Amino acid sequence: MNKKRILSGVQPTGDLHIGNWLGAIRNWVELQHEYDTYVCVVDLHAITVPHDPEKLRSDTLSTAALYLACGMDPKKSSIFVQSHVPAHSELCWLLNCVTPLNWMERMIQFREKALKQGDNVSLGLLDYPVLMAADILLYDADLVPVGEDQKQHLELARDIAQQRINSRFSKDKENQILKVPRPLIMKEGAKIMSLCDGTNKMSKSDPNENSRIGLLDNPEKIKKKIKKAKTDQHFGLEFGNPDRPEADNLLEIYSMISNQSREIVAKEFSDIGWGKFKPQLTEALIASLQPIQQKYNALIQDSSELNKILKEGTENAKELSRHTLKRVKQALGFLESTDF
Ligand code: AQP
Repeated sequence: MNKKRILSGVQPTGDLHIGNWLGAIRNWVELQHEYDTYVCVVDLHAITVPHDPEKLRSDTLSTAALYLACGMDPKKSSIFVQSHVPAHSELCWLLNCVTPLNWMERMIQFREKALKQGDNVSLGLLDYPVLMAADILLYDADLVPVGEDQKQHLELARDIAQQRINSRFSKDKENQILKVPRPLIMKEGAKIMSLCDGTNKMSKSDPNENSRIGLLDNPEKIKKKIKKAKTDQHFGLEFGNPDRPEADNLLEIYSMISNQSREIVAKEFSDIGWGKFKPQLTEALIASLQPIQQKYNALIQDSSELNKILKEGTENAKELSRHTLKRVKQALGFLESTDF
């Protein structure tokens, strides 16, 4: 039986943090055993906000290396850089032309990111969800592992595929042009919050570096950041108290990186103050990131293996995506170059 296919990616917009790992990459590592897996570094998405070209180049390479260092296996998954497969931009344009503008203006992430940027909002930022729809639809993905924050974008991809392409342009109901994907929302770690404010998502673009633990942070940095992490006046830590978002977040992180259930962790720290909890969290973070950092350093020092893996991933992605693009172009009425 054919495996179901999944597709996902992270933007190279800075140093990857434990939120990207626990909320996304660590799930892919598990899922790749069961699914036909495509993961890309979504560099075209990264330029929807102001960017530094040199940094984009190095962040793209380091994001790809981190996928592998975290356990993505090129024998099980195709790993590639989005801009190396031109079909993403091409399908995005085709989908742009059938997507109503008022669908885009409803997107919460656009409104939030646009608000932060004042007058400097690019058309690309508004178009971000259509590019994401193109990424997913190109590979006939059955499922897309997404965090809660990306659910609205996946809904949009489904609406574009179903209402704007299949319903309008399929001649035959049995043979749909685009596969309509479903979200795969993971149970745990859907959202890791900032270390400085337990009500805000941990984010690469937060100007305060102390708000996140980077996957490449050294032990000294981790120690300093956890020491500074926001706490509260209460003794004992607990999950799920809306007045104590920081306790909930740090316990959740501890539970995930120590691979212990929430029940066990809740019991262990219910009678322990912040002063004793923080060093344990620090140690657990250092220990869990150490193997990732070792593998990452080896991959970056000799990039020939990384380049080879990305080249193979790109070839797989190009081969698969060209069939979808062809189907859409035919359905929309484009003259094929071989028609001459
Ligand atoms: N804090 C988080 N907790 C859990 N999951 C998270 N993800 C991101 N932050 C957290 C998940 O990581 C994947 C890729 O994210 P992205 O880089 O494409 O975009 P993002 O969600 O906007 O990530 P950042 O770190 O907040 O980046 P910037 O600051 O550039 O916007 C997604 O699956 C996401 O859910």
